[in-house]
Amino acid sequence: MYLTDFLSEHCADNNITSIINNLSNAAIKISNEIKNVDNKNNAQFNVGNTNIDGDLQKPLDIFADEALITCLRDCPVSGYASEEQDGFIDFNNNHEFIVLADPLDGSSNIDVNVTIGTIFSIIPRNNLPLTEAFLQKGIQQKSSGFFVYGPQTTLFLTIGSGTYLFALNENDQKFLLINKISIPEKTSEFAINAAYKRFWDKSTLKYIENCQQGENGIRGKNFGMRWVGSLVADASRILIRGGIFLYPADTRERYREGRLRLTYEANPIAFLVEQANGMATNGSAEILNLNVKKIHQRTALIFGSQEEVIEFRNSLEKS
Ligand code: AHM
Ligand code: MG
Repeated sequence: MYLTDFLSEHCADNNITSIINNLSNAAIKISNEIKNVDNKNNAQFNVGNTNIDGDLQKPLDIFADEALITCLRDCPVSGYASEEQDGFIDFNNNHEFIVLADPLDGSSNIDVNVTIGTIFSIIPRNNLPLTEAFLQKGIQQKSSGFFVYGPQTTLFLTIGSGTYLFALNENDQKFLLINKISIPEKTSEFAINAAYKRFWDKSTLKYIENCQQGENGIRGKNFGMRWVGSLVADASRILIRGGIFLYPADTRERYREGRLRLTYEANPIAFLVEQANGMATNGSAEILNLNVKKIHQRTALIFGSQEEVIEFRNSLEKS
């Protein structure tokens, strides 16, 4: 079944259908541009600007952001915010929805031909001025998803009842439904950037040490570790085969609130994960319930297999 047919069958809101269809067209454009080595967006040439978070913007970051803006102008969308924009774009209309996005997540991986992706979140404006509309909690999302530009181009999508995986059929350039996603409740695989161990809080340290002790330790089983450094790639793996992802807040000056962004990284991933039977927390509260004070707000993010996220939360309470 094609994505378009899936949406006409399962999505009651034509506005959301139109936004997702348009986003998927933009993603196909981005995916093709990434594969095309013979173009000016080639990864090794940096634009030289930094975005709001101080990351160096690459031509593909800008290309992806512009592709999203162009596609959203033709949608029932009144505003757009992204990692690559300081504020938000006002499309000057009264349409019902707003979109937040990380146009090219994991862009530090572009140069090394490792999986990257586009994350999006669709929220009703709820008659709010745009300045307030963008600060709604994640629980308000009506749909979220991310496209993965890896060996295959895929889409993880939720419209509020389950999470579904689609893959791009290169022959006709259309997304095909693969299956409904359910994250296994148990796992023995964790994902964390262990290089920052010296900055972690006591409970993260304890939790990871317990995993590392393997079958002779308190957990009584051996763990494996994976860390791609692209949230979309780590989330893709965890949605399909389970696992736990941890990017805790740490003692580095910039990351005292965590490294990842709440509105266009943590919230959309948390919605997908919860709809797939998993859990997402900042350690003490559900991601989807966190108050949003600014568009580029950072948060600690821990998500994945239910039992493991609960285990992590318990280790926090004990410490
Ligand atoms: P980006 O949006 O600028 O690409 O940054 C977010 C990325 C995530 O994809 C990934 O999980 C994380 O940053 C990796 O951080 P680190 O380099 O600290 O391991
Ligand atoms: Mg990102």
